[in-house]
Amino acid sequence: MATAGAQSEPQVQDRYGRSAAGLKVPKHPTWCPGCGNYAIWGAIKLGLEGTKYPKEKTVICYDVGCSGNMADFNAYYGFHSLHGRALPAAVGTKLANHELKILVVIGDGGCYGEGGTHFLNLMRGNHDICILVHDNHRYSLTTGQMSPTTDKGIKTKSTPEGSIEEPMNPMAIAISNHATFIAREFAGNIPKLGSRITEGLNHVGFSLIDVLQPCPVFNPAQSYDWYREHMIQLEDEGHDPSDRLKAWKQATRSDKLPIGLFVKEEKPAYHQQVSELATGPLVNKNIASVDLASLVKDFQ
Ligand SMILES: Cc1ncc(C[n+]2csc(CCOP(=O)(O)OP(=O)(O)O)c2C)c(N)n1
Ligand code: SF4
Repeated sequence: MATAGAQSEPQVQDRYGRSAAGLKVPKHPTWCPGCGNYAIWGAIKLGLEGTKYPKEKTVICYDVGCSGNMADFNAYYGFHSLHGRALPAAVGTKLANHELKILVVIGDGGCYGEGGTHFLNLMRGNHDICILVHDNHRYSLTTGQMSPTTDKGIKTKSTPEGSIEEPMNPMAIAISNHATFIAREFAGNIPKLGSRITEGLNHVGFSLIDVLQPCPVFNPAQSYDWYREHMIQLEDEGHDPSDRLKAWKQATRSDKLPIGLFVKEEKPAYHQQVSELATGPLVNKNIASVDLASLVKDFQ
């Protein structure tokens, strides 16, 4: 009970009139009611906790978009970037301190569109980062334009007569481009997505988890129910994640939407092959004695 004369804390409210009092996060999420980002947010918490890795050695790199707004709602170290650049920021963070676990939170627009070349090239290097793509098949923050994963013929704000382009197939691209951990999961199954995130974070090397995320505002047709009707589980198909050819067949089938672990391969990660990093993380090195002048001269 407040004592006479004591100053009460100011109650900051979000746009739905909710107060953040009692929450263990800095702010309330601002996503629309029914948005799949709420479920993914919950799964990320489970996934990070599942690694049992020290919180102070975990970093989340966020991109632009509705998904990236999560930067305000997590009590983890993070870096908020824009337009696909969360991907190189994640690699830079890992190479500066390879004792960190790195999760990237990014949308399909940011990862497969704006950051598309980063996406392609990080796989080739087997960089040890876990990329979680909130794949709602739209650029949603900017009010629902088509994205690289929008199906052909779909009408959006930027394609009023129906989209002309074929959709990108992220699973097939990752399978053919050396990615060592490739999964697709559904926002509607939080425990399964959570354990997949743990698995992706524990995988040493590049991991991609494409999450089918309902956006009821700009993609109402692909609802929670729609996904449940169209999905099948790779586990039920007896899929072996060490078989890349069978993974390709599953990724390119058009009758159903396979969910689960497509590929898992053990291979040295990029940072494990850089000789300079063998003696410890770069951040721990004493660079005071490094002769930068002669280094700069080499490049002149
Ligand atoms: C150079 C540039 N390109 C595009 C934008 C606009 N932009 C900001 S967020 C965004 C959409 C991001 O979509 P996605 O990554 O799929 O995330 P979502 O909002 O769907 O979670 C776009 C196009 C911009 N501000 N500047
Ligand atoms: S626009 Fe779509 S993705 Fe963005 S917060 Fe709303 S429901 Fe979620």
